[in-house]
Amino acid sequence: MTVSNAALERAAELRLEIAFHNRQYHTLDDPKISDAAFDALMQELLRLEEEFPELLIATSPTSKVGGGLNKAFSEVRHERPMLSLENAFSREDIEDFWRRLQQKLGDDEITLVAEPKLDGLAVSLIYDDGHLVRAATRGDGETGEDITNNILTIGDIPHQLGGAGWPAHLEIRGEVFMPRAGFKRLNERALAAGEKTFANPRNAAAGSLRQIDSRVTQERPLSFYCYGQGAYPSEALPSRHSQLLEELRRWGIPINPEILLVTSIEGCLSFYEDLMKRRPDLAYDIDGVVYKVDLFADRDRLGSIARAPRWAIAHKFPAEEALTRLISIDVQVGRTGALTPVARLEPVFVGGVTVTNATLHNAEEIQRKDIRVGDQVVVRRAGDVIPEIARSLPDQRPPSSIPFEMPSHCPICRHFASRKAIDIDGLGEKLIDQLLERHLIETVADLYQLTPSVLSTLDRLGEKSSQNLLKALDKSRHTTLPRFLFALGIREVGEVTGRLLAEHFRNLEDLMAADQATLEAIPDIGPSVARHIMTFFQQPHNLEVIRKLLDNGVFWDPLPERPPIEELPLAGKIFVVTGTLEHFTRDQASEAITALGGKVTSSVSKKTDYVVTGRDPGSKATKALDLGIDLLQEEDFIHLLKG
Ligand code: 9MJ
Repeated sequence: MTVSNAALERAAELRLEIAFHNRQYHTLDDPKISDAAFDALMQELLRLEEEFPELLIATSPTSKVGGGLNKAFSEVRHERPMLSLENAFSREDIEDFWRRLQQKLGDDEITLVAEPKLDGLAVSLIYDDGHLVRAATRGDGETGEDITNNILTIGDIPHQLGGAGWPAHLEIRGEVFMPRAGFKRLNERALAAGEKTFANPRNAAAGSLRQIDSRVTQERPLSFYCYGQGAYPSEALPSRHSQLLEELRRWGIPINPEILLVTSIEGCLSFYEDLMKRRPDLAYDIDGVVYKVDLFADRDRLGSIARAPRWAIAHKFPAEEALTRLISIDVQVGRTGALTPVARLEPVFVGGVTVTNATLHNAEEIQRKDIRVGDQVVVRRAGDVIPEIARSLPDQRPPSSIPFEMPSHCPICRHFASRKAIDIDGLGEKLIDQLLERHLIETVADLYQLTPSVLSTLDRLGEKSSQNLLKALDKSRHTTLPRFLFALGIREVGEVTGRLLAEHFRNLEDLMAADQATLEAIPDIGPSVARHIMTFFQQPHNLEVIRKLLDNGVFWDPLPERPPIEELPLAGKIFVVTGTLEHFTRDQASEAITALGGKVTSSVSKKTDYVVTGRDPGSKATKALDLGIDLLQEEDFIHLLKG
């Protein structure tokens, strides 16, 4: 039986339709029909091919499964060289490009085709009598590699052109790429199988096309957009690039729907800006846009220089990835007490801005990506998305580097309960872990809302212990300001600094309101501590916890009002302390003097009022005697202090 025209047409229709749904399903992750409906199309084509074996072509979707082994990638000489593009990075570069076009083309209106610049691999596809007969990589532009078998597995690419009117021999060119969704799935699968993951969709696409076994390529979610022609009979070529793309689209070749015509510099730039904004939302990676002269006759007048045509230019986006060093990993506590690791980086220019911090998402992510402090890392900033660490370069890390360990819970709880802090007797680490794991508390403030019934749900906590704990909690409500400040867990604020801050500010509100300069003006508070204090009181989470602690009844006795310094008993008196005292260290003696309004200096002069002398006093005592200054023995000194 000879094949009827109707059967021929129907088979061609089915192949196009199947290719379309293959692409929707495998590549775009957006199936338009049910599996059953897809099977029905496939079955119909199989039946037709069975009935009319003449219809059966090697490139039919029915024979696609397991495309066979590529021997090696033999060399293919391109019929016409595959040119690359000149790059532009700024508005000025685009203005220059227009100026050059106008110089060559005169004052006629210039129309450009603006296209997204896909970040994939350029390929050449040759169709003879409508059949895809050969596919090649760009290679060096003159010679590429034959990747026909691998290209045949890509659902987007028609093996047979649809419609009518195509020339007997034609070459189209375009970009093979891996859409982001497919890339993500591929990497997730690789990860689950303990295999190596790909760094980005471009590498994944390149790796997929380089497979010797095209059955591997077939499993890879590759896509294709055509952006032009190679060898093409001139009589068949429409007068414009835009018309050619339309025609190719009608024949079933995928053309990017984002392509637009522009007629001015402003038109180019707004296309660029718009795509840059939408870049993070696109289904695939792009690294810029391409502007091309639409009219082929104009292209001929413009010609090429070296390996790039004068009629096109690539306007590149700022790089989304850059290399820098990870200085440290800080753990931030969110409003709800959730912990987020944040990367502190050596400043690096990426995505059009200078980046110094990047999110590390969570502990699992750090572990999965094996990111360590000190590593060289790739920072990624796509559009306005928060910068992140894409990956580290472990090869370059020092041998001493150690994996990062994330605290499992806000570490403040344990510290808060400890003896020198708020001092909650009987609240140990194990108990705190249980409370946190069961979400019975999220912050230290929640401790004060625990009830006997909640505590009765805990393992290994008897009724008596539970009662004792509640008593201890209640007792801990009455604290002191120095203890409270220490308990908050502010970085670099230990017991001593807690006391110092309490003494200085006398109340919490004034400390919370203090700025960097005020804090730094306090003796013994350096810039680093001052910054930690400021930062602590700026974080909403911390303010919330403090508010809740006070709401839950935590309090302290106000520090006694301090009389004005002039009214203190030792006001205006200048002391020197020398020798070893029995009941005081030198610091304690100084503190006692200052607390009563006196001043302590290190050398004896005419202005000195008292020289406090302990054992082995040395030259200061002698000098005091010379100057006729009173020497105070330790007993007299104590007497003086007691007033
Ligand atoms: C990409 N990569 O998307 C061209 N390209 O045109 C587009 N590349 C190109 N056009 C001539 N859209 C040489 C390369």
